[in-house]
Amino acid sequence: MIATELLSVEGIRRGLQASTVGRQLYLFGEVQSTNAALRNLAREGAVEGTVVLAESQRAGRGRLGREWFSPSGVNLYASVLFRPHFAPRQAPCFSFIASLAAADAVKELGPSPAIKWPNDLLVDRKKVGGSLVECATRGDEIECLILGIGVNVNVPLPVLRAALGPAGANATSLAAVLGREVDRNALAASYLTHLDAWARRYKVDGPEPILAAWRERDILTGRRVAVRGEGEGFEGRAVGVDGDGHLLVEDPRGQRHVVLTEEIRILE
Ligand code: BT5
Repeated sequence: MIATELLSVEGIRRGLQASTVGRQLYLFGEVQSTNAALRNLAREGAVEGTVVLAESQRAGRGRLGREWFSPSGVNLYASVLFRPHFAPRQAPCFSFIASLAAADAVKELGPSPAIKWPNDLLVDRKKVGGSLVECATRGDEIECLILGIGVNVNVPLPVLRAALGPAGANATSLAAVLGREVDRNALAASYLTHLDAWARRYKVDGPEPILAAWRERDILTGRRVAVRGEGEGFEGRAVGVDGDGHLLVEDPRGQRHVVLTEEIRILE
């Protein structure tokens, strides 16, 4: 793997403008998963806004037990700790916050990304990044929420495709889209800065502005989709998200389904 310039705490701090996110910033060479590393720090009392970044992950995680391909020295793997005082059902909104912040950071480089519910960041309809929300709860409150994001930044396309198999045809990297290498320190700083702003917005104004901004980037609404989950799959038309960020899909009989974590495939 060709390593691009290394990540550095100093390099990230140089571009970071945030009040909470990045109060503590840990950068590791290799971890199992930045989400898991941050979970351990959270257990030891890490403050809200603590960030863990790594050059590579041995066991990067996606949703539903899937893997996140995390080669060394070329991409962005970052997790941020929040300690919000709210109910677990509000957690999906943080996935939207991560996608919006990542979309803002990518847009500063040129391309305007779309978001595919719940957590895919797409450029030219190909997946360039994804987010993963993990929560620990106490009673009916969230004790801590860990928001992880992975973005394919400078990974060469053939490497990505070889690692992902058939899914590789639907994946890309920022360097492949832009035709040049991207400064990962600047991208990390920009992402964390936007994340801080969106999280503050959520705290002050609640979910509506987040959902409104998210809808502008949403690629699913109005499209025919196939929903595949634990139960029997079905097809229908995506009609938007509800106030908790769950996807609404109308089946051919006009019945609305609330979709929580399932896999969505665009049909047309
Ligand atoms: C995601 O899951 O998209 C969430 C990815 C979150 C990764 C970050 S990295 C930092 C933090 N620490 C972690 O351990 N995780 C987070 P999901 O929607 O389940 O997508 C996973 C699927 O995407 C896989 O089954 C593959 O098909 C595909 N995939 C895996 N690696 C990929 C990559 N690098 N680029 C594009 N697609 C990938």
